[in-house]
Amino acid sequence: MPFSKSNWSLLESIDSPADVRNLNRSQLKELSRQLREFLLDSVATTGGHLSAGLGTIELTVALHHVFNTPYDRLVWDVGHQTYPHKILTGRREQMRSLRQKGGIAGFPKREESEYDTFGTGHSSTSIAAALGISIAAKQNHENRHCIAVIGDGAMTAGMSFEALNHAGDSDANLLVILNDNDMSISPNVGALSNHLTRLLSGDLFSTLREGGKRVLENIPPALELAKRTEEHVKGMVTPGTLFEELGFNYFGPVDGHDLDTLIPVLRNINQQSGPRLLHIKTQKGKGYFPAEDAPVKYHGVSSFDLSTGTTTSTNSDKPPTYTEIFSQWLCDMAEQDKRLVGITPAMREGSGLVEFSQKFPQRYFDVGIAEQHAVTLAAGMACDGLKPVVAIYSTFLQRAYDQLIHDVAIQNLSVVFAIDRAGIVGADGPTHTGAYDISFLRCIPNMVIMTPANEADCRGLLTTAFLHDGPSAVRYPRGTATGMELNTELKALPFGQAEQTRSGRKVALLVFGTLLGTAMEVAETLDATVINMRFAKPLDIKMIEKVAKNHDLLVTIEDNAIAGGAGSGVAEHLNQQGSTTRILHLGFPDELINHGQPEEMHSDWGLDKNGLLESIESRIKQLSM
Ligand SMILES: Cc1ncc(C[n+]2csc(CCOP(=O)(O)OP(=O)(O)O)c2C)c(N)n1
Repeated sequence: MPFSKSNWSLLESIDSPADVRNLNRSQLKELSRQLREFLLDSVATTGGHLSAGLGTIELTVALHHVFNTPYDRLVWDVGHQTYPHKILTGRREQMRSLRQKGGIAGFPKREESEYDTFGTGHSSTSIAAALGISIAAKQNHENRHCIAVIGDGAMTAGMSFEALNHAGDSDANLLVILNDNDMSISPNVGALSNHLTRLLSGDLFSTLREGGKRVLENIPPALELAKRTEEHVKGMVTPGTLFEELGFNYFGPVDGHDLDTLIPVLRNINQQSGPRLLHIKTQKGKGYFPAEDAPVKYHGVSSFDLSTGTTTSTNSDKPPTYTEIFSQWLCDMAEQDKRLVGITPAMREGSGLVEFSQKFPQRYFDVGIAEQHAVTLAAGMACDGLKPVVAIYSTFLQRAYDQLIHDVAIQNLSVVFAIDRAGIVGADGPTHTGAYDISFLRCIPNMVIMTPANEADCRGLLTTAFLHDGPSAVRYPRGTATGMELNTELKALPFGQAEQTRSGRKVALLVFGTLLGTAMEVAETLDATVINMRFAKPLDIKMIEKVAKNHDLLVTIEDNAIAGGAGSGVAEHLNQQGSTTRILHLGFPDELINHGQPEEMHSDWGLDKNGLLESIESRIKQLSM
């Protein structure tokens, strides 16, 4: 479909959902058309999440038309599909600033709008949150509707089932809308996904209709009327689904792009109370051919040319990303060691497992959005001779914290955690920042934490981790590596050892991770010693004690929270030894890291060359060194 901008006058007349409620059906259809075009035009300029929002245009219009938002509470799961919601809830003009520093966020944020009922970014929280909100409403004698909108991908997580299990056994006035498009980021996986597909398959659909007719043939007219009425309310005859068994009144499946169906069904359901689930069928990327054709590619995009669908930024002559370095290492190590298995909680593309999944399909496990399960599954595999590598973003590992401790570390099992997106992630903001992993891993006994400074380190330390007997984590950031020549061997780096990369006087910079390059530049100005620490745990104590003796000031540098981070480990050790060497900790302060461009964020947080230099020089001055 060639894209041509047309007029958006109807959309431009919508300042809030109250305006949407005043429109008739044909105006709502026109609004949907304009909203889709505006969304496309906007994301093509700013970049961001695209396919999911294109799939929820009609749903968003219908929800704001039928329900009395914000009094009625709308909770979006993940929140990456909320751009149409943002556009209709008074943020149309701000879409140009989406995900940029100072601009609006790419996810719902309570402080941004009263229509953003619950902040998200991580998946599968919507049912629990909406249930909580509906319980609060009841206690406060408020007669509001509470609606959770959740994708079939997000529905695969344990949290969703926990909430369904609770809600289904309550009288909560809760509507769950299951937005089923067969896709997570990549095609959805698992038994639930198969169940939904079967439910929607042509065969089952027609069997149900036929079965329904046959039942109706033999029943008395009154009952038939009752049946038909129920059928009408429910949209169609439904099988005794999983959700009915869980205590929900199930409606659907209905076409989530057809306002003529969606609006009456929502109105009908709206009249009822108790836990209800409406199953809608949508298409990810709907209405934009390139995205319909390649919804994975258009899940999240940088700015692109609307007429061709091609992204405007070219990657061709850039160094490889750390994700690519990991991806290559994984395939190389899998070639060499048949025990290696790779696990991802629904992040095949983002975590660099595409090639591995193609080359080693029997050893590849996409477990759905189920981080807790991914970690315990790995623990089980490690019990009986496999060597699992869990590829996971720093931020999503947070969800599997008990599993890390209880299932992996306490049993000292050999699981490798390949932690991507450590440190600043940029446009996704605080829900996705990888600022805490060193802190939350460091206090767990048996856990080894490695912080490669460049791609050679990354490859070497992944091998060290793989050969280590016990749990280990290698953390690396989003984005490109240094572009250095890489050895294709699988050679481990010495366990627990740091490396001195520069000798200087008075000041020693102890660097954990990829800020090493910047630290080396700073060291030139200061004539400082630089240590590539490589291990946040165990620390290279010998090296730390040596530099503490020979220098007046130690500076620890990491792209992690200062609280509990690797630098804290250095201070803890030296304090225990009675050392009086002064230490300055540089990293993230106790604040949320909001969205923006990674480079400007490093500078904002004082982790670029000037920032590091400024902090160190002011400490030197303070100490009159
Ligand atoms: C806990 C968690 N794990 C992983 C992700 C990454 N993630 C973002 S969207 C998404 C897929 C969601 O699929 P679905 O819920 O079906 O929504 P759709 O994009 O298909 O509309 C994933 C895996 C996340 N946001 N949160």
